[in-house]
Amino acid sequence: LPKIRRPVRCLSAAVAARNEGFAKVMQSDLLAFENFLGKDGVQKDDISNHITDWTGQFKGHGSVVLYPKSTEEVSAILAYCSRNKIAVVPQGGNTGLVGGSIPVHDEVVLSMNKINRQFSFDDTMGILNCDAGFILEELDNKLAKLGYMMPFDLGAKGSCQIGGNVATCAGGIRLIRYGSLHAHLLGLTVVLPDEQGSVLHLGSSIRKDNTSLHTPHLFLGSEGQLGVITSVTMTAVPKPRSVQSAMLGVESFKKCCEVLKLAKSSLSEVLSSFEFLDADIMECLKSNLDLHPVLSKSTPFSILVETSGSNEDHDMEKMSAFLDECLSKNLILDGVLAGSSADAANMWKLRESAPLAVTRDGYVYKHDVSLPLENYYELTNVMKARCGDLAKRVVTYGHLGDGNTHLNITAGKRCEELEELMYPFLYEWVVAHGGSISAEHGIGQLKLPYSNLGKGSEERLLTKKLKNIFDPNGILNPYKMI
Ligand code: FAD
Ligand code: 2HG
Ligand code: ZN
Repeated sequence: LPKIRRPVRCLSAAVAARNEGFAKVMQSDLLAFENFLGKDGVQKDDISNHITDWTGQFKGHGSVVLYPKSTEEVSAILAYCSRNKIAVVPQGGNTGLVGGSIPVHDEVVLSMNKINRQFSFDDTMGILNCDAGFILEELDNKLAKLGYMMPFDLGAKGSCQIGGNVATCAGGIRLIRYGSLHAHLLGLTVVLPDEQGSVLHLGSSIRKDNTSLHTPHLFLGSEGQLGVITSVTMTAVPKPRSVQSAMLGVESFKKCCEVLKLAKSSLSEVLSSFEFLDADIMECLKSNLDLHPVLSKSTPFSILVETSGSNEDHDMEKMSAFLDECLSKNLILDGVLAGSSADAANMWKLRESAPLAVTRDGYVYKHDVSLPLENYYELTNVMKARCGDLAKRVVTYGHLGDGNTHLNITAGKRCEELEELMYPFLYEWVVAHGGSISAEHGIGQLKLPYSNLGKGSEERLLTKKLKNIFDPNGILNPYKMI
């Protein structure tokens, strides 16, 4: 196993040493790649977009990006790389937030950008089959014309790909309603990094099939370390005819939880989102992006509630009754119901721009963790006290309805003193309070030094055994989660 250079307390020093068992890419390899893919399938210059992540914090050192156009081409590349011990990083839209799609040393980047032709949809059963390189928003737009939508949504929808979404088991803003991707995945085509570049057709294209282990699900959250996903079969959901959004201002975190409980019981089957923003991220949105709150009063916490249903009168009635009850029970200080799609878009812009707003402070430490609700905001308070003036801001937003907080700690520039205060304290605190150190973004490079936290040794051993079965030469996305 690759060694971590030193027992790291400090985040960005967590670079695994190069595994000298891997070959370096030579001219003869480039010729072989061109032979499989044609000259336009091999990019050697101007690859900075593929070796740097969205936050700019992970800068890799690869020298070549490959663009296969089919499963067969992926198979040819993986067979060649496996036989020649060349390490490979699968890359989708490169929107991941843990450095999983970035080469650490000199791994070849295998971009899925050109595997995006095949699309079919059964509009009675709601079953989608498509190539893995389709961008999430494109799929959503195609499905909208057929009366359906993707069962999940996230701020990166304009760039992330369905293959990357499966590989990260992406969560997002509708999980409270439609469940995780585990509930929707039916089948996958996967290419293994073995010496044959084996192509596996896993699962099926029907809704119910209990004839074997649910093997496609092994690839959910596999972070490109078991195989390359080239096509996905999954369920989509009917596009709601009525969508209502409301922003609520709340005085205390305890009351936010009471509002959640009420939303679940009174909005029940139409509740589709329950998102959280604290006053510090609101202030950050204002000062860094000139985005202003939609509520007239400034409140310590804001909640964005959304309903999705099929009957506008019914849904409006439910939402109004819910807001009335929130007011009569003194749960909220202020509330605005979106009167138009433009109003709703303004509310969502606040929530979806939060990841961008924090980057404008200079440097941002992202913490995507799950916690029981009684400790959800306590973490923010603990970290505020701990980081003191070293942090420029300590802000929190997230998917409160799923117990998933996004605590972001910013600084003008990278600050090792701050890192010493944060790591490993923060992750140990999360585990000690019954949480998970990665709710939805994964482990990648960012959390590699802490990946043992919270998982028992049996589970880690089993994962390693599976990795050896799928990737006997260990060439696929090394120096990351497994
Ligand atoms: P990449 O970033 O390219 O890759 C991610 C991982 O998957 C890497 O390990 C890579 O090797 C692997 N991979 C990619 N494609 C394949 C493939 N075809 N086969 C095998 N492995 C593959 N995430 C959430 O869960 N919820 C959110 O709400 C959310 N919001 C975000 C908002 C913003 C503004 C940004 C920038 C990111 C957000 N993310 C969120 C993180 C990110 O968008 C998701 O992790 C997304 O699913 C990654 O998809 P991608 O195609 O960009 O994958
Ligand atoms: C979100 O929910 C994303 O907006 C990004 O998961 C979280 O910026 C973050 O920390
Ligand atoms: Zn999120």
